[in-house]
Amino acid sequence: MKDNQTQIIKKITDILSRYSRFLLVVHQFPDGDTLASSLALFIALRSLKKEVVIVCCDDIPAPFLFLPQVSKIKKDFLQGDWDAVLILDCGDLRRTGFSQRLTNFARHKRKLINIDHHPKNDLHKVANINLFDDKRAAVAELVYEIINGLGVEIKKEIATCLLTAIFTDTGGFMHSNTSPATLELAALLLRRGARLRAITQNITGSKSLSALKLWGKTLERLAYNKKYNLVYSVILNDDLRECNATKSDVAGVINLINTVPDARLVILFFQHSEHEIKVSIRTEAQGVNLSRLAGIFGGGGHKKAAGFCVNGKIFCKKEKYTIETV
Ligand SMILES: [Mn+2]
Repeated sequence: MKDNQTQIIKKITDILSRYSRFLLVVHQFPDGDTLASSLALFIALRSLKKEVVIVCCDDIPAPFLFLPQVSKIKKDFLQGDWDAVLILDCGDLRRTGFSQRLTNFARHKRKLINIDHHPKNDLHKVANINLFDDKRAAVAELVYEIINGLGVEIKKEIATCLLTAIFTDTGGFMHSNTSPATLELAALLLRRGARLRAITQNITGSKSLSALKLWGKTLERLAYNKKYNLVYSVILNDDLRECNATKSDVAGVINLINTVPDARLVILFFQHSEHEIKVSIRTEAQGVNLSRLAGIFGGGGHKKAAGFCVNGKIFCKKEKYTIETV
């Protein structure tokens, strides 16, 4: 680990040890890393008798409802007298859903802490302390070091959270971000009682009927663009209602589409609100940097998995889909 990083971790653990009131912010459309890393830190801080609130502006997707302490996550928070606010796994302030309040906090209290591993992280412009390392498979790897620095013993609950975060961000240890250090940490967490079977069952082994119907629709619409060697599909707003599905049921279908061999790029357009389309992109191709591509459209992510939003509407005519942006 870099010296500089050791110092920043020390700075963060000093703040967490010295003060007592903390807010943990989970990003919108929460994934396993932001949720479970935040929960791990939440549990660690609670064990030190700290006052901690954990917040996420969106609903928690069903596959993560098995996580320990997940019911403690609040939908909103009061302005509150926080000693520090920590944002985990979030490259962009807007993704918190609370940009204005957090900007104000950073200006006045000067203890907004940004812990992230996305190659493009804009949050550092606002945050006062930045722990950032894009070599980490998951933010959980950084959180593990913070919890260690706090001197909190890692038991079953924390271990399960950290392993969930690592498991989801590495696609079940299948993505190229899985390093020897990632697997060593996973092994350590297993020894500390992490519930691997609960993780795999909940995350990869269970899909609701509604989610499968929605995936069916999405797969049926798959199209191939020969010129750019890309595979894409669309999900309309009405689809959710017709399948009785929720927004979080969309998660994961893009990874299934991304199994098409040799496709240079895979895109999923999801009309997630009346005027906004969420665009998810994936690749397995060498030399393609999706973090940069998403950045052009004001989004972000990782080299092989990224996303962004555009204002617009998807139209369907005779099974042809067009997008009108505004
Ligand atoms: Mn992550």
